[in-house]
Amino acid sequence: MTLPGQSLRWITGIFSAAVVAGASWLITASVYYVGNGVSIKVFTQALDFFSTWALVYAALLWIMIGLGALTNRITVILGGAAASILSALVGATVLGLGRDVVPDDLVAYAMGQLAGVGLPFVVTGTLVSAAWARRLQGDLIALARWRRPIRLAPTALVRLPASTLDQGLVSAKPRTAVNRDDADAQWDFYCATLIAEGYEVIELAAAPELADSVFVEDVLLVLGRRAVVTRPGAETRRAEIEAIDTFLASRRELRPVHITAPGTLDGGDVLVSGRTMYIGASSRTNAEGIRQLRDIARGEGYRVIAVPVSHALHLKSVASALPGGEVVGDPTRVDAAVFDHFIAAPEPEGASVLSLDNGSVLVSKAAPRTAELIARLGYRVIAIDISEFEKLEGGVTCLSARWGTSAAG
Ligand code: CIR
Repeated sequence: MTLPGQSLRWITGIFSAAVVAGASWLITASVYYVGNGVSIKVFTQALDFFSTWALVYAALLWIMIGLGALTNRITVILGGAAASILSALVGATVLGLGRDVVPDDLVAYAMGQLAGVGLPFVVTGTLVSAAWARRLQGDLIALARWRRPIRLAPTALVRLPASTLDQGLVSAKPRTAVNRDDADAQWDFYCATLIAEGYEVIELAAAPELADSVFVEDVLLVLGRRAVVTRPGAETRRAEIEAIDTFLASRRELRPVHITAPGTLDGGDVLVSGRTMYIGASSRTNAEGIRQLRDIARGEGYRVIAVPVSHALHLKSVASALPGGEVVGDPTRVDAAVFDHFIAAPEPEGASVLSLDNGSVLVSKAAPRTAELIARLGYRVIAIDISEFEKLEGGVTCLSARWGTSAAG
């Protein structure tokens, strides 16, 4: 029996939360032990003192994991900090009640405890959550599915632009001339940015006869260790698959699976936000392609939602995910109500952003107001010029297929 992703998250989350909170509890008590003359008595007193805090911390972490809130580095740090502060306040309030602190003074008492003896607990809780919560949770989910835990470094597969790039397909906008030199320079900068952000970038050789082959994302989608080789909706793009198959044959860590006829699917139609996968029903991705990917994705623990796309090439031309799970998009070209947390992008090019493993967000230089909006949400934004690829309806996501993570999750 395969449990749906959500139930599995709640069940494994009990253990992850217990380990993170338990370790934070022990480390905090050890800090007091070392800081107070290495006295066992102090250690046991500290264990006793922080036990309520640790219990509340475990419960809050469990809820956050269960709700799917701790999915990347940023949310795991912020979530850990928020949960440890809240548990310190609750723990100190319980303690205050036990010590007959009058109700009017309870808030001040709890704040005092938090800023004083509670500080090591909060710092430890945040650090342990940041270091372990996501990795542990990812490993437990993999083990619960009888799979090896994922230990793949962040990797991006790219393909050198074809010499025929300017003949790439254009469907939903007027064609304008592509400057090959600018395209090459922009592509180099894109790859350099991924490397600087911690990705291993693997280059496939250029294919002069395949004008759109630089848009690797459309032919390969990796979920955990599952490498989904798509069957692009445009017939002229199907020959791009061959190089992907050859590449995958050399990568034992990835398990290939193919979308087969009559199904068609472009990776540009697949938007993953946390454990939810939105699949665009577009001119490139048909119902059979969605059905096949839905089966694969469910097996990997994703909830799948199909989204009609009629005013753009791909779903990700009009909506894309931020690291915290929000979806930024163009409400004039996609139904915002489909998404749990939708943020309207002020520019059309801002609807297509790329969230990196480290929590940074790549945004097209053509969307400065969207970049500002995302930065105001607290994300580190990297603006990147991809104007030559945008002329061919490509965005920041489509120039690479990505997998792996610096922490499993
Ligand atoms: C095409 O029409 O297939 C290419 N000219 C553009 C593909 C862009 N892909 C993407 O955004 N995922």
